Amino acid sequence: MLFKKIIILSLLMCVLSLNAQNPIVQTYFTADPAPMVHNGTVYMYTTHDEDETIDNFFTMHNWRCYSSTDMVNWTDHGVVASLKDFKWSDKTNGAWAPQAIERNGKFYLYCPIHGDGVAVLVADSPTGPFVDPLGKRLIDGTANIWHDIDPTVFIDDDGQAYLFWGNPGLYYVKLNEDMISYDRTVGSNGIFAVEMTTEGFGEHIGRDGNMRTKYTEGPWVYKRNDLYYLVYAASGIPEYIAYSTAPSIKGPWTYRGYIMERAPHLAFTNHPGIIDFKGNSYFFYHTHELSGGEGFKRSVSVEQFEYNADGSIPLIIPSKEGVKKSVSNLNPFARVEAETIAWSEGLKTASDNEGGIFVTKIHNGDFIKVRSVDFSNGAKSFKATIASAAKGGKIELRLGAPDGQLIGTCKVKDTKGWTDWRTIESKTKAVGGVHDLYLVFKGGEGELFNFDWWMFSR
Ligand code: FUB
Repeated sequence: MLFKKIIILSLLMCVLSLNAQNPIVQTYFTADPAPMVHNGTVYMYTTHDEDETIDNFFTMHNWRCYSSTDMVNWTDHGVVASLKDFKWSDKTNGAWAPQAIERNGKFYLYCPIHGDGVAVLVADSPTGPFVDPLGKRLIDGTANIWHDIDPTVFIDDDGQAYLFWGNPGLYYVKLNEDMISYDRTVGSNGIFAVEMTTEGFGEHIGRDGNMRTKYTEGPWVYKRNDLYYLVYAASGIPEYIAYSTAPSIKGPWTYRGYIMERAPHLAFTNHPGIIDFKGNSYFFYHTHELSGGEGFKRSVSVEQFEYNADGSIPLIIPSKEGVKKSVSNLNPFARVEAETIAWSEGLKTASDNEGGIFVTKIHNGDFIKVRSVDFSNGAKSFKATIASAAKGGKIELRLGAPDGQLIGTCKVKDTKGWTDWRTIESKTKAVGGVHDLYLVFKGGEGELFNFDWWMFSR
């Protein structure tokens, strides 16, 4: 009886891990997701919790970017900005929650530097390179610079852009059209403080026993069907996610309730990001699941949801399954970056001298899962670009599971250098239809090879 129970439990664990989509990045610890939709692609900017935490606190030096066209496979664009981009700041830690937006073909990344305020970077492409156009912080003259975190940016239908931010207060400025300055003739030298009423932001009894509002940090501002939404981390530590709505960006805000409550795998912080993409709505947040409960090592997750008919947001359950259905299939007959991943185990990504991203730290048994791969019309061979200064190994191509049907094996040899790339090719079984593809790495001891891209041929 016990034996039977153990088998059922192991099968269940196996099915759960096969279906796990959250957290959506497994190669690094990522937090504070800021998704941006641009030209049919979702670009997700994240903070980056280092693998080694210093002084048992947030250890965050740079910002990363990932993109997806199907909401299940995410391509890693590596570190797109870092504290080093701000020459005027001497902070070596504190690359906190950013947000990006496009205007007139330029991409603006609003970056809070913990203790040095809110700054901005600009680029010609969503993945950079980003440069500092100001040589100083963007927002100045605030009451307490340590409170100037978590910027969220929004352009209204009339073209007026707003930047909100703050913990524990909530502030905003009216950005000028250049997106790197603001109207200083309004508010208090340009800055407006949002009135924090319990009608607007709910009631919360703090640890000191005093009544305050639920608003804590991490604002995310947007507009939908003429209603303005302000979603935020709420109720102190540990954080819930709540939201308020208003008929105008200036308020008055009305508290509308929680979007995400507590769950055992949620970190003591949480941080929202919301987008509509290809007809669906998605809620981004972070958990401490991947690190096994370490609140300074968080990971971004995503859930699909539907607004209620009256525009209200339902309570969203933080699941392991995440996004169930891809919005489109992946074409394996065009170059696919190896760092396009639905789920991976044991791997890291790195960038070469030209900034190209590749998959590294590949050991025996590690794997990449790529979801919804459309083999229609049949595949006959597989190409991969790899490099190795060790003995190499092999890539097994399997369908549906890490030990699923083997459709091909690609042998990887020593190329005499970890970035001395070579493209290799091997035959595959004729396969058709749409499958989850597993690239399973096999070999001896130690690191096997690096992996840049792959594709199938018919
Ligand atoms: O990631 C550092 C800080 O923790 C963010 O700025 C907050 O929103 C919280 O997630």
